[in-house]
Amino acid sequence: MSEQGLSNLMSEERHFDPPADLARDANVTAAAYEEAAADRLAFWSKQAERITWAEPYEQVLDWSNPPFAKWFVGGKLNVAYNCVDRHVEDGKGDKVAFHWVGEPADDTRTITYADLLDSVSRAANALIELGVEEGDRVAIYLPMIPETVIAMLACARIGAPHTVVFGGFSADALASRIDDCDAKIVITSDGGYRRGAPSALKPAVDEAVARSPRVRNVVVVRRTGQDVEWTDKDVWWHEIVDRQSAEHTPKAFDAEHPLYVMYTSGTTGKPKGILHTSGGYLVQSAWTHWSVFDLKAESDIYWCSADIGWVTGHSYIVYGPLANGATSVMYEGTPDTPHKGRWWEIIQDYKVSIFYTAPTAIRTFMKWGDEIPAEFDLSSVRVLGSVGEPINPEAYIWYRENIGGDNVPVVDTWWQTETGAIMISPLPGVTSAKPGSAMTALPGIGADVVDDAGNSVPNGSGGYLVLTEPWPSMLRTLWGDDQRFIDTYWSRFAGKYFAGDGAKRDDDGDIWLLGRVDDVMNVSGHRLSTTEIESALVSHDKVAEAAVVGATDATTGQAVVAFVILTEAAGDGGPDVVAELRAHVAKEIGAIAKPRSIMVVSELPKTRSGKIMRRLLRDVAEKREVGDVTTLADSTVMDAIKTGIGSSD
Ligand code: 6R9
Repeated sequence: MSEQGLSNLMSEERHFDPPADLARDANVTAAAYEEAAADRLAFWSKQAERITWAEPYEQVLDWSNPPFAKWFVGGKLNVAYNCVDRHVEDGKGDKVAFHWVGEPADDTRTITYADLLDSVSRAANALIELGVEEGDRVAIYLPMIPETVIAMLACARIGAPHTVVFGGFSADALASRIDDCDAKIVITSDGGYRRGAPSALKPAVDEAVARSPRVRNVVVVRRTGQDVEWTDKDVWWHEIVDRQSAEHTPKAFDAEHPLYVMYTSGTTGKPKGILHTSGGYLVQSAWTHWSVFDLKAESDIYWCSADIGWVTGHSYIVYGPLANGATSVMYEGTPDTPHKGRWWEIIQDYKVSIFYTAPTAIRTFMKWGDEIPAEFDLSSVRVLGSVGEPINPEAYIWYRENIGGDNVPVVDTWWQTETGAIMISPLPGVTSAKPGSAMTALPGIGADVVDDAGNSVPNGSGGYLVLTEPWPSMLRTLWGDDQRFIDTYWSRFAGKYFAGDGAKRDDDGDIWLLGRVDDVMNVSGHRLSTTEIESALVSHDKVAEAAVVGATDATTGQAVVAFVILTEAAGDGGPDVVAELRAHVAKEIGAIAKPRSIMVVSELPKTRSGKIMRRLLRDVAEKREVGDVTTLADSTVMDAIKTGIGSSD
C-alpha cells in the first residue's frame, strides 16, 4: 500500500462497539484473552474439547524440534467422523448441513447430516475400491457442488490427503500440482455452471492426466451433462459411488496425520504445497469459526461465499462449520447470475445470519450501487466477515451499512493458507472494531510487528507482521520440501514466523495490515506470484523478457500489469499480440492470472546485479511519478519505457 493510503488509514478514527444483545450472549468474552495469556497451552487444550478424540492426546504441543510442530501429541481422531457421524449420533441427523444453491435458479439441494454420512461413506468405499490407501494423495478439481465436500470428507475419512485445485486453474497448473504431490486419483466433473452456461472441466483433466501417467483413475461427477471424451482411466462418480455400501467404519488417525495439501503462490515460480494435518487444524478451524462468527449452531444460517478451491473454503465452508454442526448455504455460481442481486436474494431466501466474503466482492457491489441490496430483506444478518486482503474503510462502512443495516459487527479476519485458520480478528461480542483494522491476535495466538532487525516496533509504527508462537492449525511443512519451509517462513527473523505482510500498529496497539512485502500479488483475494506469471509469459515464443507487477486497482485490490520485451522473430508482434499473450497466460495458469494490461517495451529497468526493479514499473502502472532511479544500471531506461508507453497508449 502506498504511503498515502497508509496515512489515510491511520487517520481513520471511527469505531463500532458490539451490539449490546450480541455482547451479552456472545460465545466468547474478554476473559478468553486473559485465560490464554495466563496459560496458552491450557487454553488450546480446552478448545480441543470441541473435538471428539478416539484416543486422548498426551501432550498439547511438542516444539522440541522447531519449526516442526506436533500438536495434541499421541491423540487420535477421524476428521470426517468429527464433521459428520458424531452429529448424527447426537440425534442431529435431520439437521441441514448445506442448503446448496446451484447457479441455474431452480437447481437446489438440501443436504442433512444424515445425507452427508450416507454419501461420504459411499464415496469412501468407492475410493477404497479404486485402491486408495491411507496416505495416498487424491486431487480434486470440481466446481462448487456438494460432491466437492463429499469427496474431501471421503478422503479425510480414509486418511488419504486431498489436494483441491481451484476449478479456474489451467491444465498446466493442475498437472504440476498432481505431479508435485503424486496424486493417484483425480476427482472432477464434466463441467460446472458459470454465468448461466455450462463450462467444461474434464478437458483440462484429460490434458493433465495425459502428462501424469501415475494417475490411476479419474472419477467424473456428472454435473452439466455436456459431452466428455472418455478414457479407460475414467469412472463415473454415480456408477461407482451409488452402488457402494452406506456403511463405513472410520478409522482413527494420528493427530498429525496429513489432512490436505493446498498449493499457494510463493515468491518463486513453483507453487508451494502447504501441508495441514488433522488434530490441531480441526481444533483451530472449529474454534475460530465458533468464536469469531459467534456461531449458534442451533439457530444460525451461515454462508461463506469463497470457493472451496481456496483455503477459506476448506476451513470455513467444510471443516470448521461441519465440525461445529452448523447449517450453511453453499452457492455454485457468480454474484451477477442471473441478476446482480443474487447474493442478497439468497441471504433473504435462506435467512442467512452470518455472512463471510472478500473485500474485492464488496467493492464490486459498491460499484453496482446501493439500490441493489436495498431491494432485499437482509434483516436476518447479525455478523459479517471479511477475508483475503486489507478491507479499506470505505468498503467496510458500505458493507456494514448496506448489508448489515448499520447495526451488526464486521469482523476483518487476517490469516493465510499457511496459518490454516483465522489468527488476527476482532471478536464480535467483545471488540470495538475499527474499519480497516484486523485489530488484535485472537486468544492463544502470538502476533507482533517488527522492524528489519526483528525488534518489536512501538505503537504508531510500521514493520513486518510475524507470529511469535506456534499455533494448532499452522502448516507443518511444504510438501516434500522441509528446507524451503524453513527458508521461506522461519529464517528472516530467528524463532518467528514471517508472514510476508507489512503491518502497522496504531496508537492503541491495534494491527493494520498493509499488503504483501514480497513479490506476491493479491488479486481479488487470490494470491498470485509475479514470477509465475513472468515465466508463463516468457514461455511464449514472442516474448523475450517479462516483468509483472501488482498495480493498485479500485475493485480487485491489485491487478496484474505486465511489461514485455518481444523477441526479434516476433517483430512488432502484430496488432493482436496483447490479446494473444493474455490468452497464453490464461492457458498456462488460469484466467485469474490474465494481466489487466500488457505493455510492450524495449527494455526493462534493472539494477546492476540484474534484478528487475518492479517498484519503478509499479509507478508506471499506477501512473505515478517514477521514483528513485539511481540504482538502475542504465538510468535512461525509464524514460524510454514511459515514452514508449505514451505513444502506444
Ligand atoms: C485466507 C487467505 C493470504 C494473504 C495474507 C495477506 C492477505 C488475508 C487479510 C489479508 C489484510 C485481511 N490477507 N486476509 N490482508 N487483511 N483480513 O486469504 O489466505 O490466499 O493464503 O492469502 O492474504 O496478504 O498474507 P491466502
